[in-house]
Order: sequence, then C-alpha cells, then structure tokens
Amino acid sequence: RPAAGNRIDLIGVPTDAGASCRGAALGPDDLRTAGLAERLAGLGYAVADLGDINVDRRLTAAAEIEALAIGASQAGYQSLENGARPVFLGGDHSISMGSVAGVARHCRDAGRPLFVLWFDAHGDFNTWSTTETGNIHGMSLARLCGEPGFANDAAWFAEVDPANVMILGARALDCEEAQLIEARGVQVVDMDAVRIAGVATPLRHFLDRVEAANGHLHLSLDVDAMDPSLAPGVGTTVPGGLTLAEGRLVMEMLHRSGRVGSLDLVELNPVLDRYGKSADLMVDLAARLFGEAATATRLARLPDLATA
Ligand code: HAR
Ligand code: MN
Ligand code: MN
Ligand code: MN
Repeated sequence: RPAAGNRIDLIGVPTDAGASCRGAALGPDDLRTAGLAERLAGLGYAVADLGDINVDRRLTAAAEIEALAIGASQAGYQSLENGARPVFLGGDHSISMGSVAGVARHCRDAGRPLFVLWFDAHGDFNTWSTTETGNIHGMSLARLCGEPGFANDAAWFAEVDPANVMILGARALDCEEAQLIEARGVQVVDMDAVRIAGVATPLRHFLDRVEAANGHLHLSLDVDAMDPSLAPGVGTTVPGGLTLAEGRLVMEMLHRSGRVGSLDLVELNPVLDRYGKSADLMVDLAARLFGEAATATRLARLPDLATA
C-alpha cells in the first residue's frame, strides 16, 4: 500500500469539441459519479479534485480546444511540480494536446525522458492535411510528436519524442495516418499483434526501456481501446478490442513498473454509456493502475511480470 502523502490530483477537462458526436464533455462528472476519487483514496492516496478547467462555450471548436490545452498544460505542470500525479479527466482525446504537453514541459525541466503509452483503438496521428474527418481528437498524438501545421511555438507546449511512444490496442488507423506513424518510428502494438503475442511481452519490452532511461511514463487511456462490449460509452466504437483481463493486466504491469507519473482518462461519453458500465470500467482500470488487487499471491503466479 502506498504511504499517505502520495498525492493524486484530478483535473477535469470537459470538452467534446474534438469529436464528431457530443457527450464526452460530460465525462469528468461521470467519472466523479462513478467514484474515482473515493476508489483511489481507498488505496491510501491523498486525492485532490482540482475541479474542471474553465471552458468558454462561445468559442469555435478549435479555439475551445486550444484554450483547454493551455489550461490543462498549466494545471498538469503545476501538479507535477507540487510532487503530485495529475489525472486528467476527459473530455475527448483532444485534451491530451494540453495534458501531455504540460507533462512534457515538466520532464524537460526535470531532465527526465518522457515515454507515452497511447492506449487506444486509434492512432490519433492525423494532421490537418491527412485527416479524413476534420475531428481534432484524431490529431492529438501527431501534434505532440511535432508534426507541422499546428501552432506549437507557445510557451505551454513541449514535444514528445515519437521513438518514446507506444500505441497499444490499435485497430482503426487511417491509411495516410498509418504511413505517418511508420515514418516517424512510433511503435504500434495493434490488435493483430496482441492476438499473436499478447499484451505482456511487448509491454514488458517498452517498460524495460522506460526503466533503463529512468523515464517518466504517461498513460493516455482512451477507453475505446477496450472492446465495445465492455465500453459501449464511446463515440467511435471499433470491434475487436482488448478484453477485461488484458486491460487489467496492462494496468497491473504499469503499476508494478512504478513509472507512471501521469494519466489521461478520455473519450468516455456518458450519453452513449449503458448504466454507467464504461465509467465503472475506467474507474476499475485506474484503480488497478494505482495498485488495487496487485497482491503478492497473484504476482507469484506471474513471475515474468514481477521483475520490473
Ligand atoms: N482516425 C479517425 C479520425 O481522424 C478517428 C479518430 C477517432 N479518435 C478517437 N480517439 N476516438 O482515439 O477522425
Ligand atoms: Mn517529477
Ligand atoms: Mn484517442
Ligand atoms: Mn480512440
């Protein structure tokens, strides 16, 4: 059990301006209603809910996303500087443009390499010139990795090295997007690879790299990585996702690594959810990420996972 004083900050970023359908803006409150703070507090953490980043609904979609990115970047940076671990509550995945940028600034200032695990059915590696939909939540990772066409010269922004990114759970990459991901050297563990190799082996290799570099690991958890039968409350469902056992195993390995310093919980759409099922799943995954059910007995049966 973590010692008290191990702090987690919840930062709500209530927007759906990056998505094609409305509803993800209600995500932060739905995660609160599902008991996220209480569940993490029950594990021994000091959880502070910092509330939501203010959003001006009169703005255009692009301007709303930009304003929230600035707010999320600043709040996340401050949280890390204060020695806490920020948990960003989306919101669609466009919020990661700001959340991860703030984490990247912290890592740059602290002289620590940043690694990002992009847990997602999608690559979110479109640019304004490759996008087939114009939806900005499909561009977050491309922007973070420094693709041109975004206003990235601002003080709130810092880039992520594409060589330090792993996309896990992908099964819906657009054609040009996939080419760009390949060209930039981002590692993709798609669902075909998961069906062949499982989640543990590729994740073990990635975590070994994070460990060797004394890195900070950010988990960007898009709940649509999970199978839609488990997570119906998302705007862009794609069949053939991760099972509950696989999702939990990923979280347990990440917990055991001791490397996860920040987290996004994104793409929950309460309007499309069924009886809170997807929100409950996200709370369950987040709880396991922070150590719930990671017992010595269980790890004794999984010796290869216990060696982080
Ligand atoms: N690739 C598609 C697009 O660019 C779908 C992106 C959907 N993204 C999310 N987040 N739901 O991963 O529009
Ligand atoms: Mn730090
Ligand atoms: Mn996504
Ligand atoms: Mn997705």
